[in-house]
Amino acid sequence: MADATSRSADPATLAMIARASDMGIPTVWDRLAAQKAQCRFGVLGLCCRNCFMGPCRILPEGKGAQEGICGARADTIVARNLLRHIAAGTAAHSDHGREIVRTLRLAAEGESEAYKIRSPARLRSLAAEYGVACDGRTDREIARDLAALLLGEFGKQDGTLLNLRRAPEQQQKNWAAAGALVRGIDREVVTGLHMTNMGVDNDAEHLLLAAVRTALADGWGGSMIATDVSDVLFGSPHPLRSRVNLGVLKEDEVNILVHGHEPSLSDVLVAAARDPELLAEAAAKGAKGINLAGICCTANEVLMRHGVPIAGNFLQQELAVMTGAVDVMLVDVQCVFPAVTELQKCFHTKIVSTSPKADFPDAVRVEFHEEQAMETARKIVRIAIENYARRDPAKVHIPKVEERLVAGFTTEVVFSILGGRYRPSYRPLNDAIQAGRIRGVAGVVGCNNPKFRHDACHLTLVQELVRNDVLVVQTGCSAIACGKGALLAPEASERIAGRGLREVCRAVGIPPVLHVGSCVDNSRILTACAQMVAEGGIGDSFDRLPVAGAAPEWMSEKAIAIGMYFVASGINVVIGQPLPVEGSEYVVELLTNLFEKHFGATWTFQPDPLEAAHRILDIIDRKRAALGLPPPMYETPYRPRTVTDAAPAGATSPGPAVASEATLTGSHPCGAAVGVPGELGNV
Ligand code: NFS
Ligand code: SF4
Repeated sequence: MADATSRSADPATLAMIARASDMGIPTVWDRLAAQKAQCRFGVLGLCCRNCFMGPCRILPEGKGAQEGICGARADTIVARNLLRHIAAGTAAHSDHGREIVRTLRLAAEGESEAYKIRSPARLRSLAAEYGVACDGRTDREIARDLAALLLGEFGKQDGTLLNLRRAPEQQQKNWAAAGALVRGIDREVVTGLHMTNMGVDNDAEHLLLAAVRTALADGWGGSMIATDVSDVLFGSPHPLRSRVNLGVLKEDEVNILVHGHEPSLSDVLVAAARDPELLAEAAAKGAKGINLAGICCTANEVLMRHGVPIAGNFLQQELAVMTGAVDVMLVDVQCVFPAVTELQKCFHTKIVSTSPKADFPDAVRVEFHEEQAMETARKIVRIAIENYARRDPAKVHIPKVEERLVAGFTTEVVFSILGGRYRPSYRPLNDAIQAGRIRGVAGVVGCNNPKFRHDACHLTLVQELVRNDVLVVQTGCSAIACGKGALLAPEASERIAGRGLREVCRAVGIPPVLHVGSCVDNSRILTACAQMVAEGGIGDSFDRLPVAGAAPEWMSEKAIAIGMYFVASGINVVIGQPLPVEGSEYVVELLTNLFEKHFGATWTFQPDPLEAAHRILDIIDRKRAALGLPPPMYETPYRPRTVTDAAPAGATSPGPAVASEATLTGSHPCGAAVGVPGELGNV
């Protein structure tokens, strides 16, 4: 096995990797190694399987076929593939959003005891925004109309997405000029799939603008609706303390892990795990309690609203089962390894699959329907209690590693924290940015990817930003990584923040890194930017704000959709491994120079997290200068590079720094083994 420390920066993960190796159980890192060279056509986006005259692949260096059987060339194939990825990512977030709105409708109709309107204030502010009548009406009446209106946004046939109005005027103008105004959410996904069907759209630029429209349907549509309605139904988050990492699992309690993305069932499970009757049943089996914890974004949802601790991020899902202490791992949709069910053969853990959309062979099936939410939750808790009795203490191995964190920040909460209860406002944030005490704001988000040293890119990038007085907002597995690295701890600013940011954090009592939720909650970053623009003084459109986004360890199609809606909204995005577009110089050119022209922002591919941090600082400083703002108030002391900065696992070269410098030859920038063109061509 390769040196395990090159696999993760997290001590709990390293301990469990060593244990897996001792037990002879393969993990995601072993399966990556078993793949050997990964297909270079795929890496470059040059493989087309859109019809069955193919599959076809284009050789990038003029050494053979330059077109598919139908005559499609690299530009078309690369652009089509990107649009398909974005359609899939948008479909995932938006389908999640739709389910939450359907749950709101259920709550409005009073057909489920489990769901109530927990944030009537948010309900009414949303209703007012959309023109739903509130005066003299009950919450349920308002919720019914709001749910109907929002469900209409998914299947909308005429007009454009209502939430686009939340963006500054300049962004709306940019979208209109580029033909990127979103129509119905579902329509953009379907149209994207239609356009990429064999023999439909062949124009790379036209395909990319459709990709933009589809991504915007995610950010300003499906994801934003998911966030807003989750706040109405499950309660608007407020800052709270919790804990993170595998050490939150308990040896003497029933451990239930929620894993996936949708909060509907996990939210009810929080109540079920506190039910005195079920607690008594657990006690009868010798357990001291029922411990609920989470993995991935379902975890972020219940952390934000209930302070439920997080056991780990994406790459820790199988390691959690290998602690031998998880009695039930409940899975719904997205980011769940098929590999987890295999582990049931080695450990007593029961994987319980719940979503009508996601079945797992070998899992215990308890299909979840919102109408019977509490019954389902109680049933699952009982499965865990029964299974606790089957736990083999000899196999229990919980790394004693956990960190404290603060989470629960939202667009609205940041208002009141900064401005005080009586004058909620973004003014203090904008003032601090104008004065240079805060240099700018960066959203650092996204996944883990075993091609990179687990968590290391997130930690290095975020620490460098914070050290340079950049306030960081986070979601998803990136937030979990930084939680584990103690960057979300209440006192983190004293340890890691630059002087200016530290002064602000001290004054208002926040960490320098703010956890704003799950990946659909990236929409909170859009609405926060809209508030910053509305407050004035730091740019009247997104592309002028001193802000940027990053996803250093991304792996999911959802992450591509997120990056694209940020860029198309005028926010520059720096990602780790490149998008699978480098097979077409023209597409790379479009994603950089054309997008800069249309939207005022662009993509940068930079696998080295320290370099990525400096790209972001350059972006922020450029924006500050263009606004006539002074340079940062305090100089950040020089810090030499350390070995911990070398994040890409086994990388020998940092690879191309910017998309426009992308090269079509040589080793893959993230350091993963990449095959040579043609290697798999003779299969
Ligand atoms: Ni986002 Fe959240 Fe994590 Fe990546 Fe998966 S859990 S939706 S996709 S891996 S951050
Ligand atoms: Fe090949 Fe064209 Fe079919 Fe794609 S659409 S598989 S390039 S023939």
